Amino acid sequence: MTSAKLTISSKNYSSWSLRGWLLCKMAGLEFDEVIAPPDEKNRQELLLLSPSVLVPRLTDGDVDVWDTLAIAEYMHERFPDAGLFPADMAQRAHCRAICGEMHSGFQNMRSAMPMNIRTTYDTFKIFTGARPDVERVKEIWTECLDAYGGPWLFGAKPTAADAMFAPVCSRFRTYAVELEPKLQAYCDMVFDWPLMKQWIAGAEAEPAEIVELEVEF
Ligand SMILES: N[C@@H](CCC(=O)N[C@@H](CS)C(=O)NCC(=O)O)C(=O)O
Repeated sequence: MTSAKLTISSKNYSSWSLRGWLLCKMAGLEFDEVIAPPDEKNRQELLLLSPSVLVPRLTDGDVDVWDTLAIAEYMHERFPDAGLFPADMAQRAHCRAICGEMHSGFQNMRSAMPMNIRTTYDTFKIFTGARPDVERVKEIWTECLDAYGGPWLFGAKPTAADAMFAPVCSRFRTYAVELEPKLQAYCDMVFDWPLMKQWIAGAEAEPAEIVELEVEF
């Protein structure tokens, strides 16, 4: 069987690529990264391989999976012992609910505060429309950390939920969002996660600032 391939784009800007990549790494899948460079002509051709014309897109043997939530579920079925979703059914349902909420919601936060790992602002005035999204993220994290005891959202080990919210930790850092200590500790831990460090090193190594990507991505 040829090795799996994950098509992603910019490590600095592409929040969905980060989520898909974390999920595959957490599951223990061995895969090659195929980078669709955002500033090159062949990008569209690479993206056309994905029926949605979006990344991430996973090819694992004969199986093609596009859409990040589908990748999370596929990885969970393929590597059931990796703990991508909690073992307890009620916790698993909660985990799926917040992953789904991240996947389908928070549009204002996503457009007003695009992921940009390399950049940090000392202060940043958050667009009024995005503030309820930021507050809702804080509420989700607080509920999880209180219910399951941290340090990850569902307890001792990272789950799909931490992968889904990892780009939000980056956004909060970039746009200087004030957090209470418990939530700040969560974000700091996510940034110290060896997988995140590996991704961030890739983001740092990317060549140029791509102004057109500093929008929802
Ligand atoms: N709902 C999709 C969203 C994927 C998405 O929006 N990906 C962005 C990159 S972060 C993308 O491919 N944008 C189009 C492009 O790069 O041309 C998913 O869950 O995977």
